[in-house]
Amino acid sequence: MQASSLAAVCSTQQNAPCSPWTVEQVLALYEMPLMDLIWRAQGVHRQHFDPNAIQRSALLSVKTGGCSEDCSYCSQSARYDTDTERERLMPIGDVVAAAQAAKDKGASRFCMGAAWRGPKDNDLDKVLEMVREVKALGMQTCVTLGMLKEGQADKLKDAGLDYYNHNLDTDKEFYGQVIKSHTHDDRLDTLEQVRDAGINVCSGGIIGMGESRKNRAGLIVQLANLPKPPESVPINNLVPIPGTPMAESSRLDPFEFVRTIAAARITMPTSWVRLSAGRQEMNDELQALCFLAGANSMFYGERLLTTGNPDIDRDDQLFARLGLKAV
Ligand code: SAM
Ligand code: DTB
Ligand code: SF4
Repeated sequence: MQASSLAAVCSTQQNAPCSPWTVEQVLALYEMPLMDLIWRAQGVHRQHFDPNAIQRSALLSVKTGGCSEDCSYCSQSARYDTDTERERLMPIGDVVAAAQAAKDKGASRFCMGAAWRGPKDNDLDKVLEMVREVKALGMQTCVTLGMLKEGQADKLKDAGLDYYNHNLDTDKEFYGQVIKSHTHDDRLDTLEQVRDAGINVCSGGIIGMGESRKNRAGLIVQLANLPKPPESVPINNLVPIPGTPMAESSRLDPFEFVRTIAAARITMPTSWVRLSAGRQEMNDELQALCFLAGANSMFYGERLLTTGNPDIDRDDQLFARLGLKAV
């Protein structure tokens, strides 16, 4: 569909927010010629952000593997035979040292991930201490701990947590083919608790899991139509993990990934859109196209949780070549 007819569907001006979004409207974005779509996304981006500034978060798995859940993309589920070794919760000193090292290299936010269905109260107490100490270094803090129980989000807020990451992962329709051990509504419930506690919401999804374009559009719509859109929206490209049910998934057309970034940017104009997992498999030109389509955040450092990420030298060179600045 051409941009002009899309604008008619939205009955709004070009680049104006169109909320609540429908799946048909977002599918119409996906169907635009790529150059028109990127042009529109970049226009929205420039209304709200410095187009040359990229936020950089470092990621650390503070508790790895042995997870009770069955997310069929994940290396850390105890149900699949993957190469990921199970590890206990890291000592706090090691976490703080990693955060300091990430800060020294130029990361502004430190995200700590734990392979839990959700935190037990005694584990949460240890994570609260991590949040306090990382915050004391002068970094923004983020954790991703799974589903939260009543009261846990308030404790995280009191400890000084800035962001909680919990992804919808995919739309409600496709969700049952990816995860059976907890529901899409469970995820929405945790996001509501995070929002109510006054913590910034980080929520996005994964593409390339065998979902349809309509499912991808559905995910974007569900994120954009939350009572308040997430402040941060990670878009992950599936990293196929040997031993998981998704090990043999075929790679999605990279331009479909770019279209998903653009759709997120247009529908969530003031959110930080994060170019997340899968960046190691992308060449520099594809990453530049993602930034042009409105991505303005990324993971910085050699590791994600259990898989690799581009090394810092490569990212620093990319920033220099593109004239990007880190924020
Ligand atoms: N257990 C917590 C949870 O599920 O919310 C936190 C960690 S979990 C690994 C965080 C997110 O990483 C998932 O929701 C998923 O979107 C993403 N992720 C995990 N494995 C991935 C993979 N192989 N490829 C792409 N994204 C992945
Ligand atoms: C998110 O959306 N992506 C990050 C972060 N939130 C926690 C995790 C990506 C994990 C990729 C696979 C791995 O390294 O295990
Ligand atoms: Fe567990 Fe999170 Fe992996 Fe699901 S995505 S298996 S909840 S660590």
